[in-house]
Amino acid sequence: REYNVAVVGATGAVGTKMIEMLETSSLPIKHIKLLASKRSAGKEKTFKGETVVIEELTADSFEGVDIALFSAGGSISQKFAPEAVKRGAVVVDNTSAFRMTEGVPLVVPEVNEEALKEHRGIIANPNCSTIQMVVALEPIRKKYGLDRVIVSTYQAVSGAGVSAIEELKQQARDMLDGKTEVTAEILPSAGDKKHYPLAFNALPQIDLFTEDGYTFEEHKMINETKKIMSDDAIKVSATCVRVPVLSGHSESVYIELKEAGATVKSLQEILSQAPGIVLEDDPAEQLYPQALTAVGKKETFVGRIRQDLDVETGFHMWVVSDNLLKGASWNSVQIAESLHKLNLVHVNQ
Ligand code: A2P
Ligand code: 11C
Repeated sequence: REYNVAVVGATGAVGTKMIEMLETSSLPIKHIKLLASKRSAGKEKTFKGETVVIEELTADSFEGVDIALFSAGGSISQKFAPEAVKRGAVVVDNTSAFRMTEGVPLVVPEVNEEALKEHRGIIANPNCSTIQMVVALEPIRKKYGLDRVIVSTYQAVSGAGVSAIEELKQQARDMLDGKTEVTAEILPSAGDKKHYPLAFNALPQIDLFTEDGYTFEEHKMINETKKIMSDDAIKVSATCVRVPVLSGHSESVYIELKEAGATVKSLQEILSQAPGIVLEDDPAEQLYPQALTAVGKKETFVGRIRQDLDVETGFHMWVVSDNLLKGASWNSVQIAESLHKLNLVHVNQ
């Protein structure tokens, strides 16, 4: 069977990478449809050497579509994902619109591919910072159990979309040119009242604040981790920080295991054999994961594994992945490949 595939948000930071990931995917593709806003209709992109004209997204865009990958913002998904399902398409949604909805599988294939069997048309792709963390933690959890996670992130600007990338580049150019005033209109969060420069800075705010003092991004890491691992008892806390990196999210992850007996060596061994992970951990050779070396790769990179000096079951590690690939487009395409492999490209409502 070959599929008609649609990409919604085909001109965006993630959508552009979705097209690239589909080009090299093992998914049998009959036809690709590229959808975006009216502003982009008529522009052209190439897919496997062929020119494809971008079309304006409407509900009827999904007639005849088997698989639709969405990455055009939560409100677009809210409105159009059900329309796509109504027309028989299976939706892989990269926004936060349906992630915590009961009955919607939230999937990272290395961790919970089986959850796809429960889908009723929509499958949610987790937040980028959650995905790379659970890829690194699942193999350890399987062996030793996971009691608690405390994570601090160092997130790249591309997670905030094309216009945020342009804003950071302009700020950097202006500051290096010696300008005293730089423009900040988008970051840290387009929807908030105040905006600050990210160039040569670090901003401890990703998305809006909630009433408890955490941001939505931090709540996403907390809630999504529990849902993906099907364990509400795991204690998770997060501090999410935007840094002036173009692509590649880095995370300092502290874990406490349920069982004693783990060592740095045993964790290194587990991770070196785990799916989707590359171990880069050799302090003597100054080998550790970096955003710049992870960009363009599909894997999650793990290093700096250390035992806590006070807590016997406590370990620290540094986890890096390309937020636009494993964090978004590649995980979505991987889900589509899993759906094909498991014969699940159909809608049972
Ligand atoms: P467009 O380029 O036509 O505005 P990013 O997250 O990088 O900012 O990208 C957002 C993506 O979502 C873009 O592809 C953008 O298309 C798309 N998008 C935004 N608003 C709409 C809309 N109303 N209908 C369809 N696509 C939209
Ligand atoms: C960021 N993690 O890096 C965000 C972007 O819920 O899909 C992804 C937001 C989401 O800014």
